[in-house]
Amino acid sequence: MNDISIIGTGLWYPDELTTNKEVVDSYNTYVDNFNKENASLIESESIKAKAHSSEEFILKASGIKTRRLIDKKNSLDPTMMRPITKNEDASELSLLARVGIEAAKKAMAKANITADQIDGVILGTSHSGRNYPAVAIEIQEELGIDGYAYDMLVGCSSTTFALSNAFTDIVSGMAKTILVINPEITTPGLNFSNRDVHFIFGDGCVATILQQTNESGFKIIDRKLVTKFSNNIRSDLSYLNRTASNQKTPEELLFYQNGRSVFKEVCPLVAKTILEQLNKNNIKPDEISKFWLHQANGKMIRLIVSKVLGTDSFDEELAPLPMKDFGNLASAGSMFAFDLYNDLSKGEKGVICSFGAGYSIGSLIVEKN
Ligand code: CO8
Repeated sequence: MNDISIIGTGLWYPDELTTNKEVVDSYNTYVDNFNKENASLIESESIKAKAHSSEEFILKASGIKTRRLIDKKNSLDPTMMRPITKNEDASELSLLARVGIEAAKKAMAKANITADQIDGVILGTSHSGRNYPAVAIEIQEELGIDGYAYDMLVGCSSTTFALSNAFTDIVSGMAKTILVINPEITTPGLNFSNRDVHFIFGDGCVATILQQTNESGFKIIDRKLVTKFSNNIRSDLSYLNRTASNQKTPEELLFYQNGRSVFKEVCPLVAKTILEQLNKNNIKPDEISKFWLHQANGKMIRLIVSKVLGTDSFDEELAPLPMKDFGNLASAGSMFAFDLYNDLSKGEKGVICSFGAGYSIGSLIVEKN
């Protein structure tokens, strides 16, 4: 049997960049207005004054320089602090389907395949656009693909887990070619008026074609999935919100995290996962030509790579950091890195690894065909 290979990837992202200066200026204006409007409550110590954000902090703590937003204007308007979306219905294609189709068409063009050659569509994301019907089925219909399609949610590892599911379906004989789509429209779930997180995320989508072939692309040598329950990264948005007896504000239901704990707990777990996987496959860490890692934080990536290689020196050529330009793209980050930096020669190996909410870790070792 032929190996199973990644034969094409494609990206969608908003054109316009949003700089750290722009998010900080917007946030600080929001804070000044808030503190002025609540001056007497602050004075009486009923509430605390909000503090300014800073470009220096963002760059130093995260490494992010810019991000791309689906609605820059409203997300940065100090009186709005959120993108404007709309309730979707059957009258038009959903937002997730639209961006998914854009990325999918690019992946199909790169892989040089047409819709009739695809047997299934798997969509993985950290935020579903709706409960049902699955967005993957909407995309399947729109692209004219036969077979089956479904959505899955695994937080920050939705992309690698979806790739792993596609691999399993192909190994089982159920499909020969699968389209994996990972839309991460994160900003409707981001609280732009929370200083701890307002700078972190961007919007984007990646699509990947997996096929049973040795002729092109990158063959998947091994997959490793690890999960360990943690409340340190959470979003409590749910269909239960409407009927809840303990009502919360919309902001309270959004993404929140204990970033320090995530950093401390996840980095060693990821390094251990990758090292065990390489060891199992008799591959030495220095045989890896590229680490395409989850794009949450530059410091995390540096630490993980240094733990895996046993050295303090860090080479961005070895572990690219597209998060500098795109911000954190939730589960899509590692495959964004793969799409943008995959100039390996035949026989060279790389590691695609996601990590985050769940906690969830998904790691794939690949080799250039
Ligand atoms: N400007 C200035 N100062 C700030 C700011 C700010 N914007 N924010 C915090 N500070 C202050 C804090 O108040 C604190 O001050 P003090 O020391 O006086 O208390 C100081 O800066 C240090 O704060 P932190 O301890 O929070 O700072 P860190 O150095 O830990 O950096 C990070 C914060 C960047 C969040 C860092 O901890 C981190 O990146 N951790 C890892 C997080 C991570 O990987 N999370 C996973 C992301 S989740 C994901 O990838 C997918 C989720 C699903 C998508 C969600 C869509 C919305």
